[in-house]
Amino acid sequence: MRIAVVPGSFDPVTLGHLDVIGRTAKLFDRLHVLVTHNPAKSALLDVGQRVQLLRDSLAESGIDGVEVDSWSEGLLVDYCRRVGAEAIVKGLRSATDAAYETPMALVNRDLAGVETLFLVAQPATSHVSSSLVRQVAALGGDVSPYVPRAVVAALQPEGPVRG
Ligand code: COD
Repeated sequence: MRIAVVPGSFDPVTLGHLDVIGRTAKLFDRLHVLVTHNPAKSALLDVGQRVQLLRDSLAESGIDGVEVDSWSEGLLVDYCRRVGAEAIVKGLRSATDAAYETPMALVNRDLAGVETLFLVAQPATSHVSSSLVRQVAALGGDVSPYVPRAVVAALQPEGPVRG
């Protein structure tokens, strides 16, 4: 059985993330989407909220059979070992993403023999990032072109996140 992990901060999940998750789900027998804390970024949503929004967004998008999990106990490859995953799958939006991701891919292979596969982002969503969404939402802008409906609702002023 081929098992993959799509990791991310998902703060919040965007349509770009969902595109990568949906395409990966078609390639593997089992897929774990993993919410982790990136210490380089200050978070808007807590991990539990991010997990719930991912589950709601996957249901909304009709992407089935994906396990959503969170991890704060160590290396990403420790989680991969725990679930028997042989591949990490990430989206590539730009040369900047490639420069950032390449050393991590090599270290993850050194540490545990886990390969990293990159899916090239769709042009329609390749400019979308969680940080852009957080910024637009904080300034009262419309984030609906960038995120699933569940996230739009959560980020509204009266929603559970910003209320
Ligand atoms: N289209 C396609 N892909 C996208 C889009 C989009 N619009 N937006 C984001 N992505 C991709 C990103 O390129 C990334 O691959 C993934 O989705 C997740 O993005 P984010 O922003 O949610 O998450 P990040 O960038 O904060 O990454 C968090 C990780 C946990 C994935 C990262 O920090 C990581 O791999 N950490 C490894 C920790 C570890 O074990 N380190 C030691 C060895 S390297």
